[in-house]
Amino acid sequence: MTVLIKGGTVVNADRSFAADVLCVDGRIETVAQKLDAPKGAKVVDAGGRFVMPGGIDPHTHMQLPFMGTVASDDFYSGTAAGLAGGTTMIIDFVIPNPQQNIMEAYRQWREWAQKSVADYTFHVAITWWDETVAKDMETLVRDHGVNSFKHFMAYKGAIMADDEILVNSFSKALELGAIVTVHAENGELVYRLQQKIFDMGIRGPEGHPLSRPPEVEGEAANRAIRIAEVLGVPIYVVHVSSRQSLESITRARNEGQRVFGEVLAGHLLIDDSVYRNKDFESAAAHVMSPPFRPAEHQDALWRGLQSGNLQTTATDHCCFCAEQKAAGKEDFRLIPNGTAGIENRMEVLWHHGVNTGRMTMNEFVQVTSTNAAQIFNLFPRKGSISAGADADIVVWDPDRSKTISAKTHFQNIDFNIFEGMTVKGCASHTISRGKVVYADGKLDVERGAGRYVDRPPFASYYSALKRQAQLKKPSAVKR
Ligand code: DUC
Ligand code: ZN
Ligand code: ZN
Repeated sequence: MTVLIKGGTVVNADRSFAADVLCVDGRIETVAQKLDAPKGAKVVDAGGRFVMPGGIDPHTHMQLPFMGTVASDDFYSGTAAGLAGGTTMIIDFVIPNPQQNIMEAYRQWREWAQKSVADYTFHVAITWWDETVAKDMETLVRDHGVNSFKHFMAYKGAIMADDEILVNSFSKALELGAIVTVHAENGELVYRLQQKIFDMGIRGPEGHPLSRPPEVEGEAANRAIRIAEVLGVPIYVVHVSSRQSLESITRARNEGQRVFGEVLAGHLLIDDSVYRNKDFESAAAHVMSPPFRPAEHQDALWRGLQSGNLQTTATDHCCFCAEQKAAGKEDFRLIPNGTAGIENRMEVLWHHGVNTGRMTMNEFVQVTSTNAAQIFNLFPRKGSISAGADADIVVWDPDRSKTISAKTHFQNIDFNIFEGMTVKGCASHTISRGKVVYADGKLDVERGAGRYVDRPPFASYYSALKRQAQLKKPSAVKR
């Protein structure tokens, strides 16, 4: 299939320039001025619009089995919703149950993801430890294109990784040339505070943020960062929601440590007043962890993004409908944690980031696509409009306005945390692997068209091993 995107302004992370973009068989073939359309090519008129790398959401949970239910957006509907918002790739999570064989869980998620309509790859969570887990980490890096391992420092009694697991897994990741990621909340403290608040008679969703204050996040972020510092492994902190956590990241970066931070679109724009809504459905719909914070944290997070101490934006897209959230009607601890956002991440960031002057268009591309591609070793295949890259592209119309609503979104959930927000600037066309899959409000997707994307490790141990193996070959010895 051949697509020519004509007359637009290419916006990459480093610069913007007028150019046409020719996509052939899923790749970008040429980026140059005044290209003629080859015979049979589909032409997308990008006049007055921006042609940017498709968004990468580095943090989603499609059809996640969690807290007694399963997230309602699966890999088909969730990736389709992403395409409608200009996001052409997700990094989702394989989350083995404690004691579950890691490779078995990995194969299960690979099977679930086969229905994806956009490209995808996986972080793999380490939820328990023994030598078989170490071996499986090695297999995943060597044979399956996994270069990042996730650790939940919360969810005691379920998937929580204690310090022993962190130290073992971080050490192994370093050896393999992988990066570690953490959900930073002190699970012991959350457990204790949940009990205390419940015993005080607080049963509604307002108990959720009370049991997970910013200090609980700050402690865990700092601990994980310091463990990573001692071991010398690069670390990525997911969904940084508080000033305290950001301060730990900033301090470590200033000391020269390789620490990265991700912020969710929701945490930048929504504050904790949502939990005081007397309507259970609305308050419960916002229950996610870490929770939405008092407004002063949003200012800190925007500054974190502007200063480069936070590098990526994500959604933690994990949908639960009202009937699923109702499981926690009498006890906030049982409300399935999760909110949606993959469809809206780019437009809300453009509106509140670029339109307000908080960031430039190029910085927008950095934080929605290129930085994630670089941190997780997908660049320049992803995150770049350049010859040879995958043709994952969003054509962005800065003049188009829309009002976000659950009534019109593609996400398979009955609630939208950005409900009623009018944004100016959104995707007019999305191209995934060289095919126009979204145009002017309509999706044209094919079940299973998304591909699993391998992510090679970051040098070190594994490439050293490869070099050694080559040296041992007779031909290499002769030379
Ligand atoms: N937080 C959520 O809100 N949902 C899924 C997992 C998580 O860490
Ligand atoms: Zn998390
Ligand atoms: Zn998550």
